[in-house]
Amino acid sequence: MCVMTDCLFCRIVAGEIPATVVSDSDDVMAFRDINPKAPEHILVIPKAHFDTAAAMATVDPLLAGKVVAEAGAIAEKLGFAADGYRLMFNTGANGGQEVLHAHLHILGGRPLGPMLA
Ligand code: IU
Repeated sequence: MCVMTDCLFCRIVAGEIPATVVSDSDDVMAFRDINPKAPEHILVIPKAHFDTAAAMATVDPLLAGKVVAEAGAIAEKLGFAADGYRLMFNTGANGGQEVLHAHLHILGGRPLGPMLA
């Protein structure tokens, strides 16, 4: 599954670093961001290691779809889907990606305004 022992999110998948897990399946996991930028801030990740969302989607488009679908399911389950939310894959240095393991941010629970505000 996830083999990058120096990767923070691989270590969360392996249970070596604690996280507040929101959902967990064979190939996708979601947990609360430790530094939330909104009342609801959850990260959805593939358990397998991919540096970026694009790399994941290129190699395994079904998995990429599962990550996005899980984000929607979580928003429904936690009750903020109807009010709307933001999904965001930061990629690379200019994209503000700090953890080099593909992760989908779910931000919700408050009005987020225009994306580039
Ligand atoms: P970014 O897209 O790579 O910038 O997002 C990484 C996120 O991972 C960031 O919002 C951190 O707060 C979050 N995070 C976490 O949830 N748990 C951790 O142990 C660490 C970072 I380190």
